[in-house]
Amino acid sequence: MRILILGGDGYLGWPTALRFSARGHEVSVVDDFSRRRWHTEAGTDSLTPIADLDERIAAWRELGGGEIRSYPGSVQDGDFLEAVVAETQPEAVVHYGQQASAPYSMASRQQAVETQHANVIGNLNLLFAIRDHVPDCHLVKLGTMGEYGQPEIDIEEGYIEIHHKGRSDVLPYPKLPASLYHCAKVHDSTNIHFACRTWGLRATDLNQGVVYGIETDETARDERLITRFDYDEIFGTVLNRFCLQTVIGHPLTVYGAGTQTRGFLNIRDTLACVELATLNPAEGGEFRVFNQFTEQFSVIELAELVKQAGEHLGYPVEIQHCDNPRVEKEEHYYNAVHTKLLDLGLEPTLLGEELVESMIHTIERHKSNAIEAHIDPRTRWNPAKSPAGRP
Ligand code: USQ
Repeated sequence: MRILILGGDGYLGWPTALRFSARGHEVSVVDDFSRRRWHTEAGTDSLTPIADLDERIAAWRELGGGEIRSYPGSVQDGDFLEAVVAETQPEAVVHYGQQASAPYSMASRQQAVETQHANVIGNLNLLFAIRDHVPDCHLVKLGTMGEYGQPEIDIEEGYIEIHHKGRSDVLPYPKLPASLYHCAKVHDSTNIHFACRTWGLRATDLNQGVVYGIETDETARDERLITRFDYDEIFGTVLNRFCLQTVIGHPLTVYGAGTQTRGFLNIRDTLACVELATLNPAEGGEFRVFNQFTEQFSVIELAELVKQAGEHLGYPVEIQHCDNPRVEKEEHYYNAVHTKLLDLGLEPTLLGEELVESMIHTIERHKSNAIEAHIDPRTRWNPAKSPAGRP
């Protein structure tokens, strides 16, 4: 297939490009390197030393992996994106090309506006480019489980049957987004659904949980192919942060009681899910939603698992309950349906002590790059509720 990957230089986009290329697909990637820029501006960086996109692509070619075409530029530039879509004529577009951090979107007015502009406008530009140049192309869009929030009922996969005053309908599942970043994803879902109903486009919204892990089959082949690994308070996700914290002797930063529960998946399973969705496209006019995670954990369960694995490897590990910088439910019901990807053949990589130990070993190789000053949480969802003296 001809596959266009937006955000192809990122944590998930780069390994996805390699995976499709390894399987013989014709892969093109778009990226404006904004994630690298945001890190430079903040004085943070990926723990893993990542090569430039051109160098990574050259290394992949040298290893016999095939040609990946790159288009540097922003999805916010509608003319640029349209020209790329017209030239590459994709049969599938995998859209990761967004600002993906909830804390980033909550840090200031400018960052909230930047997030919603980048995400919503970029996605709209893409919908028009697909409509006008490749209307049969399947859009595989990375959404998020955080669109749903934590309602007191089971979370369904995108739609719910509602009985109301003697009538019933199947409607989009109600949304309670967890941050202004998550709000942007809700806006995207609404726009994509509209484009499917109105223009007959085909799309799959992958409502992904929190991803952890570093290596995939392809990135493990050569150091130059490694993907980024963020652990700072803005871009690092919780399990990745806990593993890094263990290695550098920083207490595990559990926000609040840690009883908040989320869906999680391994980076290898992200790639498997995206591949399954791409190879089994939605019908014309269909807006399909998959809940993309494999297991549910509370934050404290993860901290205890990492502590056990770390201590097994000889690290003293302390769990520290920080004042929760976010406005989020800590005690809540959580049961999210996630069967559609399993029905397509997903074989989950389950989390256990051995997997955490292997992440710790990979982190050990790069631990000298860790910048400890950016680990403790500083970005608060509601600054009016900050403890005295905190930003
Ligand atoms: N948390 C801690 N300690 C930390 C970091 C986080 O207790 O050091 C807690 C948070 O309070 C939250 C949970 O862990 O309850 C998850 O936080 P996270 O930072 O790992 O993930 P989140 O902000 O939810 O966002 C991440 C990705 C985002 C994706 C989302 C999926 O950055 O792109 O959409 O996971 S989901 O969470 O299902 O919405």
